[in-house]
Amino acid sequence: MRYLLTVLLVLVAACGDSDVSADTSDLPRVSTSTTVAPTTTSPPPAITSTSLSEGEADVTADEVAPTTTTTTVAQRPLADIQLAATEAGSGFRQPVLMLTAPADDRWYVVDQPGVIWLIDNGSAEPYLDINDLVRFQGEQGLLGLAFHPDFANNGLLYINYIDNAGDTVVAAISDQGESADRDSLTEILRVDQPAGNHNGGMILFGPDGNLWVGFGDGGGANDQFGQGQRSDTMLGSMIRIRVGPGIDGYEIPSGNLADEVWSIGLRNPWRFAFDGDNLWIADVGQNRIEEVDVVDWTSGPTNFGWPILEGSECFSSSGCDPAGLVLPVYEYPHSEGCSVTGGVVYRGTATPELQGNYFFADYCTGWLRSVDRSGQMTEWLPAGTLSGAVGFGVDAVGELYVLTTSGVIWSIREG
Ligand SMILES: [Ca+2]
Ligand SMILES: [Ca+2]
Repeated sequence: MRYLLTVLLVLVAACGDSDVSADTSDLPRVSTSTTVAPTTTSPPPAITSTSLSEGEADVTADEVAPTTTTTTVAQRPLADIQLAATEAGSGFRQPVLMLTAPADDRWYVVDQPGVIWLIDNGSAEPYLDINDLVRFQGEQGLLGLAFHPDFANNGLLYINYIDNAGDTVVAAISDQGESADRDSLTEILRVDQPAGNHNGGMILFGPDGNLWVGFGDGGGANDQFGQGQRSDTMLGSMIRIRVGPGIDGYEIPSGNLADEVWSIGLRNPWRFAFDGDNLWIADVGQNRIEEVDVVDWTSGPTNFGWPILEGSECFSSSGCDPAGLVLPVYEYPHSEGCSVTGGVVYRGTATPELQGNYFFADYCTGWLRSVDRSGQMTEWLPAGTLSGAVGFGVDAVGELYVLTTSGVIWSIREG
C-alpha cells in the first residue's frame, strides 16, 4: 500500500496538482556522484613500449607491422585489486536490472513489482508503471527490459513480465522521452507458465541484432513438466527472434535449433549476457550445484544439459551420457550458495584489469565473484556483503552495479 500511495502521489504531483505534495522521502534516492564517470583515470603504474628484440632488429621497416609498436599497460594481478560496494541508490522495492539506453547516460531501473524508474540528475521518476498488469509474487513480476539497437530512431523498448494470468509476456512499447507510452504496449510473445517459478526473465538484443529471451523449465522441481530437453517448446530454452522495425510481431531468424528456440537444456537462466562472440548464462541449479556457462554463440545452437546434468554432474540417473552437452565454465556447490545471480562481463575503464571477466553473485550468501573465459574464478566480496543480490547493472561507461532485495543499488568500484 505504501508503495502504491507513493506512486499515486508521484503521478498526481507530476500532473501539477499542487494540493498534494509527494512524500519524496519515500522515493528511491540515487547518489548523483556515482553516475558521473571519472574524467581521468589514475595513471597506470607502468607503461611499457614493446620493442623489437635484438634478433629481430634487422627487419626492414616495411616488415614491421604497426602492432609491434603499440604500447601495452602493465596490468596488476587481480589479487592486487580490491573492490568495494558503496550505496549508489536506495528506496527501490525490488530492483532487478539497471541499464542505460543507447546514447543516453541516464539509468533505467527495473523494479520487479512493475515499475521502470528513470534516474536523472539524482532523482527517480516512474518511466513506466504497469503494476496493474504484472503479478508480483516470488519469482514473478516485471523481470526484463531491453532497448532496441535502433532505439534512437524507432524509440522501441521491450519488456518481459509475468502477467496476472501467470504467463510470460514479451511486449514492445514506444518511448516518449521522459516516459514510455503505456498505451502503445503491444504483446509480441506470450508463453504459458505452468508454475510460478523458473520464469527466466532476461531479454537482450544480441550482437546479431536479434532479441534473445531466456526461459526456465516451467518451474516446480526436477523438470517436472519435461521441458528441459524439448526443442518444440520455448520453456527450458534460449530463444531468438527478429523484432521490428514496427512495434508488431517478429520473424524467426535462420540458424535456430527449431522455430524460436535457439538452444535447449536450461533450468532457469535468470540472467545472461553477451560479450562479443561469447554468450554467458548463469543457470540456477536445483539442490546441489549452481553454474555459469559460456559458449561462442556464432557456432550455433547448443544443449546446456538440464535435466540430464545439474552443473557437470548427472542429475536424475547415475552414469548419464554428457556427450554433446555444454559443461559449465564454472560451478559451485550449495555449501557456497543457493542461487546464482548472473551479471555481466566487465568492459569499463576504471579498472582495466577486470575487462573480460564475467561477474556474478549468489542470492543467498551475497558474495561477488568473477570468472574468465578459461574458468579462473576470483572472489571479490565475501559472503554477507551483497545479501539478496538479485540483479546487476551497468552504467553508460561500463561500470558495474549490484541490486539487492533491500532495494539498494550498490556501486562496485576499487576501494
Ligand atoms: Ca514458471
Ligand atoms: Ca547446464
